[in-house]
Amino acid sequence: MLEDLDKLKSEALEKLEALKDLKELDTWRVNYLGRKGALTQMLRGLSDLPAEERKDAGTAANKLKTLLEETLAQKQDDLKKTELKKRLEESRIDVTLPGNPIRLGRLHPTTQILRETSSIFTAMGFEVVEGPEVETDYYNFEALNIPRGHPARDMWDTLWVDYTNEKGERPMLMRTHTSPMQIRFMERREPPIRVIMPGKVYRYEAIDATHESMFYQIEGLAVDKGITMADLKGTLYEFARRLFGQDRRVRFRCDYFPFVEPGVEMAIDCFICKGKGCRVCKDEGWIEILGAGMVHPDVLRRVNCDPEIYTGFAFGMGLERIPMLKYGIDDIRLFYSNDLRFLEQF
Ligand code: 2NM
Repeated sequence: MLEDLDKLKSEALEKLEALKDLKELDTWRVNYLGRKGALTQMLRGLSDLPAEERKDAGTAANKLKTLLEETLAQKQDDLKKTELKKRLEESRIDVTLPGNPIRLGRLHPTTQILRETSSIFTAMGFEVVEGPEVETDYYNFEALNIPRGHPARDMWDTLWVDYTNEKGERPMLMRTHTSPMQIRFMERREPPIRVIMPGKVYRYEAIDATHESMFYQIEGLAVDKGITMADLKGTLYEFARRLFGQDRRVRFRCDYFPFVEPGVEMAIDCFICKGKGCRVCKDEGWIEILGAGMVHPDVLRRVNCDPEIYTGFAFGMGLERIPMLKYGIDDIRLFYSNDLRFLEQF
């Protein structure tokens, strides 16, 4: 019996030593220490032994049982540790690896120029106001000295809308400039007024590289006692220098807009060639960037503002033209056709 126990001991320990994972360990336990296991059988067999052998064999068998149980627990512990270490190693994060790049969105070039121009004017004391894009004939044309049949209506080929607004006004149209909001604003507010109105405007156009049916405008208005052409020139000169560079020069020439008198256009010396002549300024040295003028007395009268007391200047410009000039973009259609190859460049 003692010999058998010895054999069992070396066999069991050898097998245990060789085991590689926790599942095998359980099989081993059943084989040796389970209810029908080899050692358990031997312990049961003790009672068949002659009494003089029984005591020593019993002691030895119980010692072996303890030994196997302890070695098993030790092995189990070892295997658990090894497996944990393996799992940790497999899931280890190499923080020095380059990360996955995050695709950053960016501001649309129009949004950028809108913010830039707005902040230049707010810094000069103008407030920013927005207005409706669907307008009435009165605000878009009549109030601005453009009655039906006036030849200037040809300057704003209009998109008409089959729609009646909440006040029952018809016909409605898509505003062709942001000026109608200037009229609404003057109706509501007493001078002094310093306001800019950025927003979308619409034209019924044959679309090509320089014409879109929707684009952005920013218009400005200042009404107060004693406002003169000098205020217009000074304000717009400062604007041009803040947007296009402190060394900019400006040129004013006569122009016609029905709602101002006198009317002017403002040009800056070409910021690409500094006036020498290039592709952007078409060898002129000057780039026209906005229209302006002193608000027509009839326009002021219509909003109950006495032109004998108050005067004002107003200006307006297309916004897309500025990034087009700045970055040499030669097709306005690129702005609103959602081509990422274009948009990702800004
Ligand atoms: C321009 C050019 C010149 C303008 C005038 C007015 C108003 F409502 F005060 F009469 N708003 N905008 C104006 C004047 C707009 O855009 C080229």
